[in-house]
Amino acid sequence: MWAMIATWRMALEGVEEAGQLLKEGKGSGEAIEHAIRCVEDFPFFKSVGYGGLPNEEMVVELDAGYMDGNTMAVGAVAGIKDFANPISIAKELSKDTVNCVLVAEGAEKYASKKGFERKNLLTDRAKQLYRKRVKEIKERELKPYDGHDTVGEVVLDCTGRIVAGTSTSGLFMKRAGRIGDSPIVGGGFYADSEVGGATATGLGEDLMKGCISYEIVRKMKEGLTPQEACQKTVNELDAKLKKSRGLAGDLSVVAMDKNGNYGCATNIQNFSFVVYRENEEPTVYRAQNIDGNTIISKATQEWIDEYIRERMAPIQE
Ligand code: SD4
Repeated sequence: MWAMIATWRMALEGVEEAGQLLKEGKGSGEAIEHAIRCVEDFPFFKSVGYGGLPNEEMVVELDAGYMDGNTMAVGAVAGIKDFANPISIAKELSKDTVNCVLVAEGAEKYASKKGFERKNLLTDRAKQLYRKRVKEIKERELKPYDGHDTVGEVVLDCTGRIVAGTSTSGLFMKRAGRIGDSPIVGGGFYADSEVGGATATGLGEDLMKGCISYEIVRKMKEGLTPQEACQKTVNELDAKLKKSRGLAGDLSVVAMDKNGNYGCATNIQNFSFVVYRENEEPTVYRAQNIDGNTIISKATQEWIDEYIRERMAPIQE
């Protein structure tokens, strides 16, 4: 059987296309790369790839990670500029046994040498949102960070190979050079074909403190279901952060085991994710934290459409 799970409703169209590839017997590596590239290429998703929101210097810096659960191969890029599809670069890097995680100019040089497509990623819309945010910060003392939308996916193919991958422009208005959990193995993503895979979205600074994706896979290995592993891991990290610092950032995770069972947990009110499995329709779910439990419901078509309408609506500056 094949199956896949992905963070946020924005993953839907890519997941649908990748499901076709899996149906044709293609591998999970090819499928995840295709699914994530769809999100990277869509200009209205403002937290991934082209159209991603810039850092405080109005420069778009991207992070991506990839792991193959058969071989434990990992590739990642961080703080990379001017390349359209960081997931493909991360995947390519995973083929090497050394130099698999590259940052900034080193990553750009590598990508250039390998012939990856260069692209100016800063859209007019992203510039508009940047200017708007600068104004809001002055007027209302907003924190640079709010909301999160990294795409993270776990894919199981018919041969049993599980891969995990992420791609993000990170936090809007982040400091130049800042990276989050998304390119960090065990933080933003983890895959072990003998067990399952997990991926995270939210405040990278907090997600990585819990090595959250690794921790979920570790718990599944101990026998917890993906849902139990996700919930327990989010609750433990959320509680630990609150106990030690008085607050916890946004933590949202999805996971899938080697049999295609999935789980999701969040400490926020408006997370969403997509599941597509053999013999099932691709489905968007909404997830909400209520008193330490993640309540999951199927999204209505109206909500699914509204999500896109909202992202494509004109910006009032
Ligand atoms: C990060 N986890 O860079 C990412 C943020 C995220 O959309 O999920 N952003 O910390």
